[in-house]
Amino acid sequence: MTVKNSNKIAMITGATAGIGKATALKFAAANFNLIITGRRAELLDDLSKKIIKDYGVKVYCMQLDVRIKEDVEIQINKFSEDWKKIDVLVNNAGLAVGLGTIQQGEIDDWERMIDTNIKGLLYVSRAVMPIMIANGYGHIVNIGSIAGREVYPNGNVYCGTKAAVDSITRGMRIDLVKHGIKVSLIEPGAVETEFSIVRFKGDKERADNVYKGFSPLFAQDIADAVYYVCSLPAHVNINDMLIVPTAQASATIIEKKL
Ligand code: NDP
Ligand code: 8X3
Repeated sequence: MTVKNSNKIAMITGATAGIGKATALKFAAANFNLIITGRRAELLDDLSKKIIKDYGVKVYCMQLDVRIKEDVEIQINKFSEDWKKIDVLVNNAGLAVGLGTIQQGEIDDWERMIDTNIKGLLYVSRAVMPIMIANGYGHIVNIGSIAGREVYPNGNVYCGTKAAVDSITRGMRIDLVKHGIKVSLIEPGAVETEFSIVRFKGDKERADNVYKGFSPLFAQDIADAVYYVCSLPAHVNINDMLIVPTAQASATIIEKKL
């Protein structure tokens, strides 16, 4: 598939739901061609069809589990020269699994979070950064969390993965500054997506309770922020942006009217 030169390209990991999907739609509306990734191929296909129909941009669907290092490398290295002209990479794929003490923790849950949120982000970045360096331009936006700034009870490992995303983002910025490539971190507070359903392993009632009694952020709010950060003049970079619902004063203090 040939990409029109006039369109910029944004690659978004975890675009099948929530923040990633909203970000894909936001960039498509701004006339970006898109590389969208996620494990659920059918959802990628549905999103791709909607974007092509509504916005007329090109979409490259990449069914990808970011935890599988070899697959990340193979799939990104086979981009055509046109698709290698990546302007924006949004490292969004991520999840929390479980909420509990370390002493009673499910080690499989920890591994899913560490492998996705930290190692997956690194694998994708490792494959895309040389492409951006060769191009001489690019912008990487990592999706961290308020949980990377503040550890809350039972959040331990998830909070640790997001603190790691913060540190890795700072490291990337140091590595890439000489190449003129921007690196930003967006740290959302409570956003109502599939996040809590995944965290509570399909327990929808428990997930819904997280967002009861206040107005959480919508995925679209974060997508708008990602797009804003990416639409600033070449000489301006936003390093870090913490975005919370008005009712959220900290990771643990949410004013609920129940
Ligand atoms: P969702 O569960 O709605 O979306 C998560 C996305 O990540 C899905 O598209 C999912 O796709 C993808 N994903 C998960 N695991 C993998 C994997 N191994 N390989 C590839 N893709 C994967 O949650 P959100 O949109 O809320 O989460 C997006 C990001 O925002 C995460 O990094 C999360 O930690 C962060 N965040 C969320 C907050 C919230 O309150 N919702 C607050 C702060 C940060 P698929 O299942 O198809 O693979
Ligand atoms: C998601 C927000 O507070 O549930 O990162 O960790 S929180």
